[in-house]
Amino acid sequence: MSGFIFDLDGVLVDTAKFHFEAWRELARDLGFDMDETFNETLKGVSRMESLEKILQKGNIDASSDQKLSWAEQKNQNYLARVQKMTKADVLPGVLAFLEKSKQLKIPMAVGSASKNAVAILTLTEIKDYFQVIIDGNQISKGKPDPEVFLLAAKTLQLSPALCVVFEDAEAGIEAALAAGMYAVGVGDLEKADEMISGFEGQDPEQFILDPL
Ligand code: B16
Ligand code: MG
Repeated sequence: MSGFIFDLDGVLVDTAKFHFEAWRELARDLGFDMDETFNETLKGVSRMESLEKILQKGNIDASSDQKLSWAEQKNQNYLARVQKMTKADVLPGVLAFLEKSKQLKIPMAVGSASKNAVAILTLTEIKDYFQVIIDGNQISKGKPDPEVFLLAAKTLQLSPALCVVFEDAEAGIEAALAAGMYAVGVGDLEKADEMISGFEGQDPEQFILDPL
């Protein structure tokens, strides 16, 4: 039996734009700007690692306490935007894909770097589709380390070779491949085993690695 592991931000829900806006607000408070191209390098990367990249870009050095305070400020910026999310923020085609996968009895997990994953899955009403949710609170090494996906597979009681990962970030594709899983890139991700532009019109049966 094969299983599906979904990244959250940018794959199931449209939160990538909120992360961008929230980081940009912090960068501007610190006296510089960041564009969407730079933002691509933050996708799938943990909160503290993202902050390090941003501070490097702005040539800013700071104490650990100051960094924690800026990370918290960004998270508050982010949560203020996320609170308004509803089922309508689930990306196109995702609900139908999850529903059909459920009917096919495909085991499903979320593998996200976000510490806010459960809150977002609850607000958007898709949490119950997943038997397992592994997020930034349960892992010590962020993507591109495979820890998040390996723990998801282990908790689903599936061998990594039978897992299909859906990811929108380069760091996430690298993590999936390092885990020995089949990587489906959502967007233009050349390292992926396969690329899709989104879930609209996609049939879960196409991604099953072995016949059910
Ligand atoms: P948080 P994913 C990742 O989620 C985001 O892509 C990334 O931009 C963010 O910095 C990271 O979560 C941490 O998020 O600050 O909410 O803990 O794409 O792995 O679902
Ligand atoms: Mg993502």
